[in-house]
Amino acid sequence: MHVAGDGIDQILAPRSDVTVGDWLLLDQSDPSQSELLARKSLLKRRAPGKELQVQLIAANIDTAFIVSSCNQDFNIARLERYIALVLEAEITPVILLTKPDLTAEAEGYVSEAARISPDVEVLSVNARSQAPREMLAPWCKPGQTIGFLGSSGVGKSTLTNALIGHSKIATQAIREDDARGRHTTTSRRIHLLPEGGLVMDTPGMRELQLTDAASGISGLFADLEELAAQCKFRDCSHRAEPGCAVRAAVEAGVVDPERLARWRRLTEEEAINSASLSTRSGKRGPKGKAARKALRAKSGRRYNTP
Ligand SMILES: Nc1nc2c(ncn2[C@@H]2O[C@H](COP(=O)(O)OP(=O)(O)O)[C@@H](O)[C@H]2O)c(=O)[nH]1
Ligand SMILES: [Mg+2]
Ligand SMILES: [Zn+2]
Repeated sequence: MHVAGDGIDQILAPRSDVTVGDWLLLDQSDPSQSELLARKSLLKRRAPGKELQVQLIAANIDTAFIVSSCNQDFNIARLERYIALVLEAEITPVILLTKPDLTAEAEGYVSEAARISPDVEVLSVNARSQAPREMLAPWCKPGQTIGFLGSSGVGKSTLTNALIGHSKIATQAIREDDARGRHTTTSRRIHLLPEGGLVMDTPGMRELQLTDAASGISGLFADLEELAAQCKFRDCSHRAEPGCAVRAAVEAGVVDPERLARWRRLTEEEAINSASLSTRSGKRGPKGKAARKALRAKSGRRYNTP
């Protein structure tokens, strides 16, 4: 792993407990003993494949831009998955839709994304233009770290290049047939912005399995959780039980049945992953509290983006 700092620029042996964005108190005499400093935030997921392991994605991000494009990549369930991951870490999520220049339907994508949560801001920008720098400036202040998350090919490296002001990172044309990108960004790096902030490009994650993300999910689906608290049975699955407040809301047209299905899928998957992961800490905070607080704190603050 690469460490950089004031007068420091060196390669250390990788450590499984350290990820991109981490701060170390470097021990020059024995670098392997460098102290890992407390993190402001940590993004992690269940490692892809059969192994039951947690994979660290990035540390100390303040704002995570969940990047998707105005094309076949756009998927509400996947965006929700990323938002839950980000909220779990008490990071502010912002949805960023790229490639509005390649479609006449950009507005439709933006309004669909805006329906995910009234508390999650949605932006749309042509990553290849001059616009990202000015548009993202409110989040790129000194001391602030932003990160780009999303599938391959959506423009994360292009956005990073736009912010750092030159083409430091290779980007690659996506395959036209399915809008999928190739994995050009293989390592995760952090870059210092001219304005003083930090930006992290991340490789596309083909499979994002949530683990220990119950409060992130609760934060995003707080309205459904509140309804569920009114169900007759505490363990109501909201399928066929009598006295189900959630189903009643669906029947009254207040809750979108597809959103209910996505919430259920995410909750069930998260519970399975969290229960089976050997690294599970065993303790969980009050459900949803932290994530809800993160959303509330955020919604009071309005960013003046163009
Ligand atoms: N027209 C257009 N092309 C874009 C936009 N964003 C990304 N691209 C192109 O999409 C391809 C994939 O971008 P890249 O940054 O490598 O995606 P990454 O895998 O998310 O890092 C490249 O050819 C980019 O030039 C956009 O907003 N508009
Ligand atoms: Mg990339
Ligand atoms: Zn119910």
